[in-house]
Amino acid sequence: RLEKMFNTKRSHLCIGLDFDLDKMIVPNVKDLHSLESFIKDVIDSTIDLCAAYKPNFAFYEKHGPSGMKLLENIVSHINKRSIVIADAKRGDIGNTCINYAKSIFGYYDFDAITISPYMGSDSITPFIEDSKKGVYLLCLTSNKSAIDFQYKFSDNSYLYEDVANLAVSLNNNNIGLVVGATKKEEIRKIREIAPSLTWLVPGIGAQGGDLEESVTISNTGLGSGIINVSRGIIYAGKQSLDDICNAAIDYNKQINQFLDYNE
Ligand code: NUP
Repeated sequence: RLEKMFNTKRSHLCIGLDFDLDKMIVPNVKDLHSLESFIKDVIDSTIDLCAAYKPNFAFYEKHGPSGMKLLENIVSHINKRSIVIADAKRGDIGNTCINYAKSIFGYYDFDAITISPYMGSDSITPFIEDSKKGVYLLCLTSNKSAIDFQYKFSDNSYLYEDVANLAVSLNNNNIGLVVGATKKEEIRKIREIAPSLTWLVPGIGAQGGDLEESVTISNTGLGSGIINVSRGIIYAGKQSLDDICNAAIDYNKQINQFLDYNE
């Protein structure tokens, strides 16, 4: 489905739906109710411009049950017109993850989820049993402190390389990796270890990641990459629908200039 989205929409863009009520500058968005109609309008105006949307759970969970209802309504509003990735970074013992999977894939009907692989393979398998649902394992994250654990070196490899190897060994055409756009030096190595996995690449825009390297390396050979931009799109200009749409069009163009199907 992701590949189909890439091809039909000619887009490898993922729009991060990380709306923060406190940062909204459009005058008519003041509460969750008005935020919901605004987000739905954003989705309807950008649906042909992006292969995926990625709401991060933090921005919804902080409002309690009404925030989670908003999240649910967003997923159903997208209604399979784009891939929807739950940026929820789950990971726990198998029995617990079975229930996380039931929640995120079953109840909310997300297409994919981000997973923290820290607890190992039995914490991942409950999420990959349904081959129609996807997971992105945090491999090398975009933040500075990624260095605290992900660069630990043992048995001749870095921890982020071990994650990439584990993903390859478990893959049933539904495992991808989260690889930060800010980690320019390392991303080639990850592509060598996992030549055909799809990547979710955050860190473009507000975090200053390298777009050209991210797009070209993630889309090398059989691999593919989906480039996430959250604040760089949803807070563009004066936050009018036009400003948001134009930012999405612009990112899409910037991404496509490094891809084969560039006009
Ligand atoms: O390594 C990661 N970096 C990252 O920024 C893994 C992530 N899941 N994210 C998320 O991507 C982050 O939590 C936020 O939801 C989005 C990036 O947002 P922005 O910097 O484009 O606004």
